[in-house]
Amino acid sequence: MGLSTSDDFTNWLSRQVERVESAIKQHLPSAETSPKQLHEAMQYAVLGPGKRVRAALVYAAAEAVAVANDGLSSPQEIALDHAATAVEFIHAYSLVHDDLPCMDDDDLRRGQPTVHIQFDESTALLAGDALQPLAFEILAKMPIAPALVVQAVRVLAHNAGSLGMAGGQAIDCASAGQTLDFEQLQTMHSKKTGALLQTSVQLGGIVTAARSSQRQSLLAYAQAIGLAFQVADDILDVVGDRQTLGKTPGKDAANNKPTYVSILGLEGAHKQLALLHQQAQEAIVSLGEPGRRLGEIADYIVGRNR
Ligand code: GRG
Repeated sequence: MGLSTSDDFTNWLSRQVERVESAIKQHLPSAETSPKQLHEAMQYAVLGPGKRVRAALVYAAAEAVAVANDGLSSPQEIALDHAATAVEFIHAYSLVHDDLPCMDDDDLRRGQPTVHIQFDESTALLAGDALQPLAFEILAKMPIAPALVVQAVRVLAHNAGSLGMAGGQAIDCASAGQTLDFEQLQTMHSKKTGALLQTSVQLGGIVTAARSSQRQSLLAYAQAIGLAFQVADDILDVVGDRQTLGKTPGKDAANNKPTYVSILGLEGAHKQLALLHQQAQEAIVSLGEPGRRLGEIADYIVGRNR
């Protein structure tokens, strides 16, 4: 969608993708562990070619705080791998369940057959079910101060639950064929898509014991990019193609779902995206140079084509 990112950022992002995928492999039971089909499905769900935006946000938020606070200790580096893995597990579970016939009923995700197509519905349901507690187990094992571990668990639990992502999904399921106004759409997406992106940024701040002023900047940034991510998604659902997206475009219109494009029009959605992008960049000015990667992730989210 126009905004290009530098080679330096592309290389940085590739390193974060490699880093979290290596951590993910360490934390997932092998496909040889019984029950084999369940573990195979969990591997398939999580290790498909995702963009790893949530993991990158964990690392970038930590960098924004830690560079200013004398760098990261090795226990903090390990804890960040746990946090990045946990958010990718919750994200993967949400995609597996969202693709089920009782929800969005989709057959393509990350350019591959969805988990219930590749395996079967009960395996897909269970793979999602099993990824959720594993995410919390990994967070609970972060080698940092217990009070920070508790904060991290609480933030992820709250934002993945009925007042966050699952609640947003419930509003989304109920919205097919309904008219939502702009405020209702924002509320739905700040929960469904925004809550987990926000959590990713918050976890980076929690692991690095960010000061209150730093946490406020991170939160304002996260709220803006959480919504920007969804506006970009709604635009891509209209202008994107199946091969580049790796999922089925046009689903929102087909399911008669209200979106930023259906409410604001394509041009209005682009303007909304630019506004959120600006809000995200303004929110991190106070973090200075260490917040650079967060700024670049905002550019990436706004400019993405998949
Ligand atoms: C089932 C409780 C439950 C929640 C599902 C996140 C979600 C809620 C559904 C996904 C539907 C969807 C396509 C939402 C739009 C934004 C979004 C989360 C897109 C997918 O995230 P990406 O683009 O995916 O980061 P990758 O594959 O790159 O990880």
